[in-house]
Amino acid sequence: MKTQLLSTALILTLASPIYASGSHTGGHEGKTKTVENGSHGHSEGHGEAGHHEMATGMPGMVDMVTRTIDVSMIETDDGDMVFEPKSLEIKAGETVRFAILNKGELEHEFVLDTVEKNAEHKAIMEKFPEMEHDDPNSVRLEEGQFGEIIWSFTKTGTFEFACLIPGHYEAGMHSSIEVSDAGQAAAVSYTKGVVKKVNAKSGKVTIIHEKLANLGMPAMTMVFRVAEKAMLEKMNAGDNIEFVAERLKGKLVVTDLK
Ligand SMILES: [Cu+2]
Repeated sequence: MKTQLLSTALILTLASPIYASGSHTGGHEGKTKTVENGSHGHSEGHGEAGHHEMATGMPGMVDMVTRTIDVSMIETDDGDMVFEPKSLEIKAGETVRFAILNKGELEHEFVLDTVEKNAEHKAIMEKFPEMEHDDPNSVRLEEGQFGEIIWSFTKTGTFEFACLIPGHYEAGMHSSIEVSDAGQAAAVSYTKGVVKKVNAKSGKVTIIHEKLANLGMPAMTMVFRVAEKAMLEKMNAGDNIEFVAERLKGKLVVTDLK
């Protein structure tokens, strides 16, 4: 077993400022678990955090949080166990507060790690089913319980959060996390627009679009190229579309369409 370098805080209070913006307080009194770097309140923890760096990053502090992601643990009617959301995209450098609610009737875990590490842990848990994780990258929640993990994603890669209680992973309890370089445009940043004109010959389409956040461009009407010719066949003047535009080799290109 790994040496426990971090003290894990279990805070059973609703007075904590962490919950000021949360929407989960109602109905979960006394059932909130918080896992974070044990030195909260002291600035010395920041510099020390590097010691605990894992392949996925490291425990984050409340005041570093840049984004809150709600996660639900769900048991479906047909016997599946799942997390919502099923996949996540995160930028390296983000500190994410996972606000996790067990909506099921069984106990579940949220363990954030590489796919390989989770597979190793899962094998150990099959041998020792009574084992409970208490690492800073995990939280175990009873039925109806709410918990949170604050994590700083410092490295790019494909990771996952999973429930390693025997049988649960196989029942579907794992979600992927794709951490991309902070410099890359958001892969799934769809923008709404209306097709004004399609010019099949020149391979261009004119779109009256809303703000293109990933390009830092305000709403306007622009001419785009398309990544694949087939996209032009799917678009007709007057169509409402959702699309992804990227700047490729100095040209504005529609790279995805739905
Ligand atoms: Cu589970």
